[in-house]
Amino acid sequence: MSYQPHILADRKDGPGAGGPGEETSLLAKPKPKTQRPPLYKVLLLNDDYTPMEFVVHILERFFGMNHAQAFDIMLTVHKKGLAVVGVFSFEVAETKVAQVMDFARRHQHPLQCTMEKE
Ligand code: TYC
Repeated sequence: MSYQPHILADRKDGPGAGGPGEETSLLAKPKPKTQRPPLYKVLLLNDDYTPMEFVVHILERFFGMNHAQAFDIMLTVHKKGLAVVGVFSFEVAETKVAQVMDFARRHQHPLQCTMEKE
């Protein structure tokens, strides 16, 4: 059979024609059922031994903060016991936690980093 584009193009009952199941009313607009993926907070915990400069370095290196931001967040953790240092998808948060924990362990500091669902 030969290709006849006008047959499809001229259809009055195809997608977008507003037939059964296709709501076109402005008053009863169907809600798109999309779901945003959950986000995870990455938390840095205070301890009595990890040097302040080391924590500042971690925040610059793994969380893209400038020195002033990093120093600020480090002081918040130091004073309050913990702080959120970023919010990410599950996979990115997991990677950040692993990078921080590994870097701290390799430098023999007891720094703790965890994540929790937002
Ligand atoms: N409390 C540490 C000190 O006085 C500094 C510190 C800050 C440690 C933040 C961990 O997540 C931390 N040397």
